Amino acid sequence: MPVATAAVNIALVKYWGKRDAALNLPARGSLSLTLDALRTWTEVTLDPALGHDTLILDGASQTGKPLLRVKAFLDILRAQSGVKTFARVASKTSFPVAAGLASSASGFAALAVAGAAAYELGLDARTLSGLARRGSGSAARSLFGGFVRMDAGRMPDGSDALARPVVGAAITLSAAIAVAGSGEKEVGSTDGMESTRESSPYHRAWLDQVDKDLHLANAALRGGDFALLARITEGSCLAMHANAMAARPGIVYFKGVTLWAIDRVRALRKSGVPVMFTIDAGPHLVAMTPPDHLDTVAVALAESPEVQRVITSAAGEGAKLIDAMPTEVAR
Ligand code: 2P0
Repeated sequence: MPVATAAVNIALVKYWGKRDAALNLPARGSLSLTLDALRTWTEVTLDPALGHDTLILDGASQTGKPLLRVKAFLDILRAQSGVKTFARVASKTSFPVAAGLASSASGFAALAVAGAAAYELGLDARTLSGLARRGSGSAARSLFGGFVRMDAGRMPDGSDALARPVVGAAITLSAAIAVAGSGEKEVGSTDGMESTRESSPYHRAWLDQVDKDLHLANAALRGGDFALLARITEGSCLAMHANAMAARPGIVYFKGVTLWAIDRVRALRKSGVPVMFTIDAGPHLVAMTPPDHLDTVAVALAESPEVQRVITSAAGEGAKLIDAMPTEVAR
């Protein structure tokens, strides 16, 4: 019974929009940092006695959308392997699922690794990233550790839409996440992206900017230019949100405390702390800073009573097979 673990990742240059919704192909590339502390562990057990797939998430048996998404993913593994057996999937997470903390990234990366092993597909990490992408676009990046580049690719079948590690980065970042609510988000990323693509008057401009941002962010990482990386990262985040806000109806992921946290990060930077922010499809701000400054940044973000907690994380490794499920997961 293969067990895999994968960490979430946070995009510095963001993905928002698909070129093919059925194959889950991103319209543009993206660049991320894998975060060690937010993690999923998944065990996949093939069982000939099962009449359908089952999913247990943090001890609770799942039905509806979460199960359907996992089942659709397992169907791909069955089609590729020719093995028709259904599977029991058990997952544990170190953080709340579906609250805008990128749970689908670690979830589908872990499922791709454990599932491919269970169905004996024998795939390398790069090919597994393409497989994980079928489950969730951001999951492709969690196959690798540190800074990761996802390519949009050009092939209609998506065979070149894969992730790869960034080599030669001269900047090391840790993250402090200001958790700003525990509820599920109102608009999921998949729906949010589609409605933005269909209705935002800014979508074309957003797409045109991404390649430029990827180029500059890569140069900043390799040249150790923190100020440039901060400029591109915050610019990509705010442009993504501006684009989503311009959809009709507009999609607003920020809460009041998100804007407070943006100000706080910028004030810290003005005072000499090297720190930058990004925000995914949710209200939580993620501050990124060299490990030496992580405590200072975490303490500053905790100043607001509306920040429920601050999760800190070092950069993490890519998804991998492990011996067994952990018995207890600290949250
Ligand atoms: C990203 N996000 O690059 C962007 C920025 C959220 C904001 O990719 O539809 O869960 O499953 O591919 O990957 C989150 O969207 O969406 C995401 P699907 P996914 O990280």
